[in-house]
Amino acid sequence: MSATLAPAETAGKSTFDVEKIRADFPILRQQVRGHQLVYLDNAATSQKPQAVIDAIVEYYEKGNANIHRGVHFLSEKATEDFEHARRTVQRFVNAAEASEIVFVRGTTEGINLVAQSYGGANVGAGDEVVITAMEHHSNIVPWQMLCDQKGAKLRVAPMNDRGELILDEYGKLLGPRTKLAAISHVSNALGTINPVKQMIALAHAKGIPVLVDGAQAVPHIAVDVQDLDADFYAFSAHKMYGPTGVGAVYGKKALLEKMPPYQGGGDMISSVTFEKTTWNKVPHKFEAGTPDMAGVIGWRAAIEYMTHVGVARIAAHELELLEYATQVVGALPGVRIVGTAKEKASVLSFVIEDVHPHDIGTILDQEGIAVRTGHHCAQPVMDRFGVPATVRASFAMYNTRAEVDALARGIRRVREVFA
Ligand code: C6P
Repeated sequence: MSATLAPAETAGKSTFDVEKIRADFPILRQQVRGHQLVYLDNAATSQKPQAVIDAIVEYYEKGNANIHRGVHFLSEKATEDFEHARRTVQRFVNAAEASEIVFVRGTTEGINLVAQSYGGANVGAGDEVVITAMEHHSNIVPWQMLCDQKGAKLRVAPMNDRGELILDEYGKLLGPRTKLAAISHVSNALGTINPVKQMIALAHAKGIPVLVDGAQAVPHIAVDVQDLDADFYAFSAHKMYGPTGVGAVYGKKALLEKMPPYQGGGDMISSVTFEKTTWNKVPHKFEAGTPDMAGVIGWRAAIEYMTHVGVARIAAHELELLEYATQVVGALPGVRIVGTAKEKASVLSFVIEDVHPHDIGTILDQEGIAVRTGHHCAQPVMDRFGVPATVRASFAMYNTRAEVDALARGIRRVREVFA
């Protein structure tokens, strides 16, 4: 059974031309296992438009050189393109200055940077770091490692049965020993959108800085780090139509300037002697070694693509799809949706009675439908809901109602196989 893609996404109120967008993503044209590919694993990584692929190819064909190091033409051009990309990222999340954008390998490295640099300098024995019950492992383990190193304690704010943070309990955990709160903007396993602006205000009222894990937010909703008043905000390019291996951590300049470097090496220094080394200014202090220039330049193309389509329009389209999928999939016999928060983005997690999620994923794959099954690197979330794993369908701007229908047919097929 293959998905027949709708000629245009006329269903619903949106005038979003999804077919035009799909035409920009070459990978979506292919057949998988004899079926039209239905790619619903966007929370793991999204597909890349031709503009991003072209930007990377063009960089290697015409622009490749190391940055910040050469006086020759190509090096100067690569440096300018790289720094232009930093300004593009800055504008996209509305950071006050480009120097507040530190390029890293992705959200994971961004959080580790803040944990080791800010946390290393500011968290001591008996102190506390507050996270929430819906964090991805990337926003748990770096803090556990820090707490182990320092003799500090990790405190976890609970969520309710819908997968919503219990704000009162979070507020109560913020105490005189709390040195930092690290919270996800959007849960990758449940799709919950956390009230991060409110959560940041609660922490700031007690003088506590906040890191936001924005890996699943920036691809789907408009993010304004100044409006949120986030102290740190980490995100990855590959979940927002850009290349893998690149991301950024935003940090308020006053904080970044006080923090020690995370790694030592080339480009992060001002001067080096065997006796003493002094640091480069921010953000370069945190960017040791040759960065992924092609990746950063590809990311700029991805942001320009998203901006061209319009983040508000992407969000509206995805919300419409999520509501449709929740209704269609949720109505199927034996299906239980895991994560039913009022505010959600892009993620539909579910289980089917008496069928293991891996079997569901395998049968869907036979139909050309890509979903993620497992614990989604959020094992404590699975424990909270008493399931070993879920099936997760996650949406991007190029998904269609016809693909949701294909998913529903695939789930019916699972039920037939296991009847
Ligand atoms: N989640 C998923 O399938 P990296 O791998 O560094 O780009 O992002 C890590 C990360 C951090 N926080 C959240 C909320 C995330 O969802 C992810 C990545 C993928 O859900 C891969 S495990």
